[in-house]
Amino acid sequence: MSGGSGIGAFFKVFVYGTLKRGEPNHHWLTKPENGTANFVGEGRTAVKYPLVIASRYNIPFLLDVPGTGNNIQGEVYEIDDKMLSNLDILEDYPTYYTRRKESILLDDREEHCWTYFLNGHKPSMLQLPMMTSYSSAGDHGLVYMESNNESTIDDVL
Ligand code: PCA
Repeated sequence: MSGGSGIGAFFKVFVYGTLKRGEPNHHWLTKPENGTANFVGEGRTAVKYPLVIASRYNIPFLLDVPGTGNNIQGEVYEIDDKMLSNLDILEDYPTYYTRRKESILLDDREEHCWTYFLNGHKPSMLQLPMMTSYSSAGDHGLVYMESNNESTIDDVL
């Protein structure tokens, strides 16, 4: 089934951070109780964006500043409406994150995928190193820390 409306609808989502394979929140996408997610392929954003690591928990943030930064590498998944609702909970949408459809370039085609962006940011975040591809275990040494605290990202807004 495909399409964007009605019961049983499927959606494409582009993940660039902790939801990728091998990253600390990937289990959200594989947990059956959260809904379904099928890996489609690797892709990159057609538009450049800043991808930085910030907050005291070393969270990766995609900032809504088109044209600044890099074409971001990530993964495309086809998910059901239940999984989309659960990702919205994880990303605290719409309070802390917004999501919108972005053009993602895969090997042989373009897909329009839901992508989460931070809602607003301190100007100083644009001074941070801008990545192309996120990994919690990267050379930056800023390992992601889990937190259920509601004020997790207050220090970046
Ligand atoms: N996980 C989401 C958005 C930010 C994050 O940590 C992702 O991987 O796309």
